[in-house]
Amino acid sequence: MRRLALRIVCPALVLAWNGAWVAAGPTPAPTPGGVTVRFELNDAQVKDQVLPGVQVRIAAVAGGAEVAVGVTGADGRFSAVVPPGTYRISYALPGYVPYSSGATEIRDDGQLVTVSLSRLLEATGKAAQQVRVILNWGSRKDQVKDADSHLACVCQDADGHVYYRHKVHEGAGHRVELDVDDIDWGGPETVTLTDPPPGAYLYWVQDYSGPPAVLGSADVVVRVVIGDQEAGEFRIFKGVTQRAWRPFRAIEIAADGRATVARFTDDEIAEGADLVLPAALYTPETTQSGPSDAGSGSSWTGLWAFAFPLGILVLLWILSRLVRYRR
Ligand SMILES: [Ca+2]
Repeated sequence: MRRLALRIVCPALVLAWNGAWVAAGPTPAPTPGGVTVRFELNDAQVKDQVLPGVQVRIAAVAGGAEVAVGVTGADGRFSAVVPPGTYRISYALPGYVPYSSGATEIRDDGQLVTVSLSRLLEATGKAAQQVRVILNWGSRKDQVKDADSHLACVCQDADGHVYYRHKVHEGAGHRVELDVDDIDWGGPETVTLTDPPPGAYLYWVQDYSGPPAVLGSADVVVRVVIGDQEAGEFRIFKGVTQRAWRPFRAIEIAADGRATVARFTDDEIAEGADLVLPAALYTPETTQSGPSDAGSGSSWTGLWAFAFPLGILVLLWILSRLVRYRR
């Protein structure tokens, strides 16, 4: 009995320790004055291809004065020390679509901001109409590890849902491809639509990893590039615990082929329309980890990870007392 109890108690203690550690998360270092922010620039469509030579310019959102300027090194990285705050940051590299971020929040010492740039169409040698949706997210170990890009093609083909398990959809004269699937922080995950037929294309971000990390604290940024122009930048709202998020209502392709991003209105966002997927999009993957099971929050998961092994310990103690009493 005692040996059996030890076999159960030891793993239970390990579980309890892990649960407590995961629930607590790492403690950020104190940041008097400036904090170090690191940037990693990579290619939106070629996995693990870092980009040297990218000019990074950091300016205060309020007032607009530049606080730091630099260029990424051979490792695609650039570091700066700036006071915590919200900044407008621009990234430029010949051959790539220039990107100016509206409001990047810098708060932690050592924060890593991963940014993926999209190559100019002329640099790729492709003349086709292209729309790209680029997903980046944070790199802290207590942030969502694996986020996924999902896009539903307008053509209603059975294989029109493009995501990590089904990366390429080819219909009549058009193609939708998830170029890159990233499973361990930062991104990118990029979906490219080539010569898309008219209609509304739904896109959403799915949190594959699950609690205790949640999308709302994962620094999720989704950008849409139409042709060679940045057409929209969308940052997730803090506090979102649902596991699916739609940054915009749809990418709309008009009859003449012109592409635009249809945004949610403030009222729609207030009603949570950005956190609900149309029923037609539910699949085993989305129902398993989609919005229907969302909202329980990370704190409960952390609590259960802690309380469950403790409950086993108490039960074992009661059993051992009962056995002794009967002897
Ligand atoms: Ca992924």
